[in-house]
Amino acid sequence: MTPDALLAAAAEAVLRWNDLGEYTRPSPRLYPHQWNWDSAFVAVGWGHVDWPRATREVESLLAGQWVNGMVPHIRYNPAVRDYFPGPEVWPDVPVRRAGERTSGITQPPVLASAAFLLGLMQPDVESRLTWWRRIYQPLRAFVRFFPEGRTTGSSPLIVVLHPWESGLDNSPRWDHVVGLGLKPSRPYRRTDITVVQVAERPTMADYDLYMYLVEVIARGRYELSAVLPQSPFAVYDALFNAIWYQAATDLNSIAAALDEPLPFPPEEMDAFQDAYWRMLWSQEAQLFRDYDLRQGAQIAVDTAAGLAAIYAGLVDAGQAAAMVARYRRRSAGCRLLPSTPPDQRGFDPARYWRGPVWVNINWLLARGLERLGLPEEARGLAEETLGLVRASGFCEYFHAYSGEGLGGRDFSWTAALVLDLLNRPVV
Ligand code: 2M8
Repeated sequence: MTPDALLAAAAEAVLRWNDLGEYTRPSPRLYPHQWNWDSAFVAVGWGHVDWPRATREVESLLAGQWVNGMVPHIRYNPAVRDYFPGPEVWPDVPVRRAGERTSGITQPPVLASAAFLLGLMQPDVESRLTWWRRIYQPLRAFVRFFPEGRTTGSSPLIVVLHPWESGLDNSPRWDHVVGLGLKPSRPYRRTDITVVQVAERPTMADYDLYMYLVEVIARGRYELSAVLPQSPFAVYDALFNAIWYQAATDLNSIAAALDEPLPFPPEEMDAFQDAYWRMLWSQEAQLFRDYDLRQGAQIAVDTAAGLAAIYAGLVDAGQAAAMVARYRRRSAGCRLLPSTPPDQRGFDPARYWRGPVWVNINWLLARGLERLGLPEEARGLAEETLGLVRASGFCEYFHAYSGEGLGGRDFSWTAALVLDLLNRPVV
């Protein structure tokens, strides 16, 4: 076996180990339930080794869909007991299927793009179209949920209501809200720090805010109009919005293949791109930033989220190359790409989303660079990513300087995206 074949076999073994048949646990002890964007990444990996299993991953996530189209960030497995926070903190969630237990927030909608990719991996066109047809309506409802249920005023940009929704929980971008010192009314007990080093996880102050916001969101019955006036956290997240734009693009491609009317007409896509640039571009940082609806201003914190426009083709090749080159200069001495550059206040090379390198972020950017016609940059990032995993294993994240593996072990999306990079090398 070649080293790459060995790595692919090891990656597949991680997925099989974490597989519960209907869904793949992101990491068995740390994250035992089904997570939204994890399942999307994981489905792409499964697609290379077991296509029917990959389609089940997508469909089981969709089984937790709400009546308004939202697909929640966690679909709880009723057999799992020792995870906090469980479904009890999210009362009365409006699920479509009776008996489903879910969280009350969502996550970046990578799912639609994963479903598109997965369809393309199926060489038999009839099987591909049959599967797309089966999931089209729920998928469309999920992507449409955002313009319908998560925008405010005249802006088409999507409002994110919780750091967990952003996917990058303790990003320094949210520090100004953590700094308010808000605490939930009910006491709680974390389980994550019984599994992973406390220095690699969010702080107690972060968790106080997370639980405070859970109470605000549940009190507002999960409706933007009710939550917004009560909440200190409401942002246009640059990563989330870019992922939505790519999801809408990919859903349009699925619709075209099915001879369905385009769910997102060109005028809507153009208006979104204009708003993304107008509200989120920072001339000073030469990077996109997030926008805080509470303060009515951009959040002056730079992270890899500001590069996500590259993934979605919201920038052209020249702009993308310049943004990456600058980010790399700021990250001198780091393994690539640190989730936060080391010259940014709040950077921590070992703590979760505050500096470590993450395989999903590298993958999104590598695929975006590839689509923009920058294969050398894309290949460099893909090689760096594979190098980190070869040296340190299928960890959740990697130390920004040393590349040491951190967080959960045998992490599903790390394994899945390694499988994708090996089986679909950048062209
Ligand atoms: C992390 O988030 C969960 C809460 O949703 C946690 O910290 O317990 C994040 O990295 C998130 O992006 C990811 O989807 C989840 C499962 O891997 O873990």
